[in-house]
Amino acid sequence: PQTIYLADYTPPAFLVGPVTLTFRLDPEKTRVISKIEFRPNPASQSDTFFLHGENLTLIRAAIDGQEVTPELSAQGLTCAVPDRPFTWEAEVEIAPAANTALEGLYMSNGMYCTQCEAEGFRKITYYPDRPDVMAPFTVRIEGREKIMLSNGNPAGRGDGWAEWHDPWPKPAYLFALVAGDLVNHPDRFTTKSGREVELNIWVRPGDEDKCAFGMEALKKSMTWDEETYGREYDLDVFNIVAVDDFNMGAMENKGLNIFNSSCVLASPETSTDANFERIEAIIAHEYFHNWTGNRITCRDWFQLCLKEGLTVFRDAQFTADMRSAPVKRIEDAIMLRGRQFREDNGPLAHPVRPDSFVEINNFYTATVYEKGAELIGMLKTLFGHDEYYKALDLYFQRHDGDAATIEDWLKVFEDATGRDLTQFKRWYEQAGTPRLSISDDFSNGTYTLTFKQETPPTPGQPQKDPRVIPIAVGLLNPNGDEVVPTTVLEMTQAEQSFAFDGLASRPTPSILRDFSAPVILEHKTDNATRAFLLANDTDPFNRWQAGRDLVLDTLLRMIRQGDAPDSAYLDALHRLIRDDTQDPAFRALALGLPPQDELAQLIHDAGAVPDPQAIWEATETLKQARAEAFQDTATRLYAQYQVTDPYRPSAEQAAARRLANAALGIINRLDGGALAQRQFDGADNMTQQLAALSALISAGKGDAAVARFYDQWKHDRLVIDKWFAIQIQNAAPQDAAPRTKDLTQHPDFTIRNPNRFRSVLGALAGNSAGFHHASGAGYALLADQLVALDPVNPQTTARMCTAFETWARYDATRQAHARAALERILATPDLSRDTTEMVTRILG
Ligand code: B3K
Ligand code: ZN
Repeated sequence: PQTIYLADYTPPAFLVGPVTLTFRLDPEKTRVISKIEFRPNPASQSDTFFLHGENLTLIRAAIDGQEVTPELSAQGLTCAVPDRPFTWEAEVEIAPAANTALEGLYMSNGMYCTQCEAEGFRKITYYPDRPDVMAPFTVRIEGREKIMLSNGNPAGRGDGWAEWHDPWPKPAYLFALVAGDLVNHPDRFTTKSGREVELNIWVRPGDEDKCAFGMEALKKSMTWDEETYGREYDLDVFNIVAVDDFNMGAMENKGLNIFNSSCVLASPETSTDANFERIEAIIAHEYFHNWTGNRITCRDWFQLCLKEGLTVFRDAQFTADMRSAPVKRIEDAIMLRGRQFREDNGPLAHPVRPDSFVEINNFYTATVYEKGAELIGMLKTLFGHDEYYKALDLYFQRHDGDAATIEDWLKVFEDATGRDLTQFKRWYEQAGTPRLSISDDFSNGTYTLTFKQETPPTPGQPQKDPRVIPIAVGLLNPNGDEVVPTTVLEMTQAEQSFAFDGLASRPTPSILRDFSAPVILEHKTDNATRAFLLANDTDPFNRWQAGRDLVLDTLLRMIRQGDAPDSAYLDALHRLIRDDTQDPAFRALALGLPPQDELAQLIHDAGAVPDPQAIWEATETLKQARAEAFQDTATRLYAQYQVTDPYRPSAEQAAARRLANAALGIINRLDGGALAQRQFDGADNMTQQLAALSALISAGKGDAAVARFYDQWKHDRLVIDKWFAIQIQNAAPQDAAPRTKDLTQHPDFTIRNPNRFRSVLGALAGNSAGFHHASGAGYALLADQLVALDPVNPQTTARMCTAFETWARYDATRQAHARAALERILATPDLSRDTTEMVTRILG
């Protein structure tokens, strides 16, 4: 397969004027007729007329009405064209029903839908399928479907046809078409300048009652973007469609967002509090793309973080404003460490702006998205609120209608603030997570903090340069009072000291407040200091971090030295959870344990070989010790935090349920599942029902509840996804692969539906000790399934390969099993380019 390089970018040879598309829908033979105005691009040296096109049957092509015979290849066509503007016409045939890859035009439960990002439009018709080619589209759909939608505003409809016009020039990856027997949940929104917008969420009949929450989230997002960024919506309609078969969460097509049904449909009976929060965030994310992504798009796919990092940052701001800012920040840090730090540490590490790829779909990663968002957060921290929004205003003003680059983005900040961002740009260009070590000194009233930064080598990048790191610091005196409030230190050198004068006594530092940079802090401090910070820090993030440092220290000593659970940790945590002045969500978070995969990484970083089984056992032992120590408190918390009001998916209620369910998890280890059974029997919402089911399975008392749950929900595929996953997530290490294997034999298992595949095989990959079991059964089973999935759906196959990205951390036996599994995948005849690239990189 061919590697594409950022350095090879050249402007398009031809620019595109209005595009007119006609679709004659048919599951086996859909006709796509295109009429496109082309003109030579004065900025290009080339006069080669090339249009992308894959899996298309060309029926006819014409230039200015004259039939032509282009030269066809597997990637597209070339054709001799006049040296002046001309009209291109083509007629192709495609087969949506046979499209199982879910890219291009395909069918999901009898409904037509599209997914074009990144390069799916070329499976619909011949086109310069690159984001820097933008054009207004007019689309006519002919078919028998009740509802036929495309981008932009409706432009007429009649018996068997509908027309749409999108006035905003857009790249082809934002094209969308949906047709099917859909029903809508309608609403309206008036923008701040008075535009009346019709809003719809379109679903299959029967799902109408699951749209209200998503609609509220959409309206909140629209208001928030007006108030926070001054961004208004720019069409007369905004449509959202739910589809069951989708490779990712959702897609921001202009005026016609398409959602994985799991990311928009919600009801208290079928969705957990976490589902509600995620749905709200994804609706916001896709809506915010209308400005950061659609109005300003990316010049090429190397610039993906330009739209994704910024839009993730914006959706995180939104969630922080709608819910609890500290809780959101802590959850994001957990996610970043669990997924992005892991990526940065392994064979798939790549810069936030990569400089080469084989298959761009493999670069929709935690690094591009989540680390990309962290870089925006650092810019905001470095420059402050006012300068940040000044730069953003300039960005929207200067680049509206553009296909822009990271250089453009940074220039806007330089021009708005007068600062030089040459060094900051390294964050975009160099992969790897910086490690920050700290030493300190106190003399004559002056406290000095000295930081050293170092970024380990990553594939293709042996040498790293120092980054700009904003380090938010506060200082506490021995009484626990804050003597220096949060101050942002701007570190630019490999080693750098910062002094604080006029202190009466040696302070306790609180470093990297609010997780001010995506770095690993190597702070050798003692547990007494951690307990002090857990009790006294004014920064909620660092209070949580202090608790996390305590539990990591305990667990690592249990694993490495066979120590007993540390009583100082148990006491500090107990004090916190007993304290009813503390936010219940914060207490629930403090009760969370670090992911076992993260423990494995820490052990590996310290130069040892992690044993997933030993990590699992230590975690179990610690849970048991906590149960014995906290039993009475847990019983009280469980009763006290029962929600008696009718279910609402609010942050407040969710926090109470979260703490009560954490208490249930504690009690469950001592009462043999009795309380969990009561909760399961009485539950009237999915948050309660699923927490109880999980507890019952962990207690070894799950069989009846698992069967009942299935019976109750067998008609609801999103709930059945949960049913599959929870049995695997809660399986003991030796049972995880066999359980997964059984479930792949279940009549409801199918590799055709990505949600179902992920709920089964993704759950296995997430069960660290189960997936990495020494027998190799987890690796072999996943390999079997990936080999089966690849010809059906390469994108989801490639994505799931990341389960193997940590294989080189483990012992020789496990490594041999993993290598055999990976080599078996790679040896599969006709393996997709997507999966070939992933497995090759993972093998290193
Ligand atoms: N932009 C899409 C992701 C497309 C993924 C293509 N493989 C959704 C989002 O980030 O909002
Ligand atoms: Zn996005």
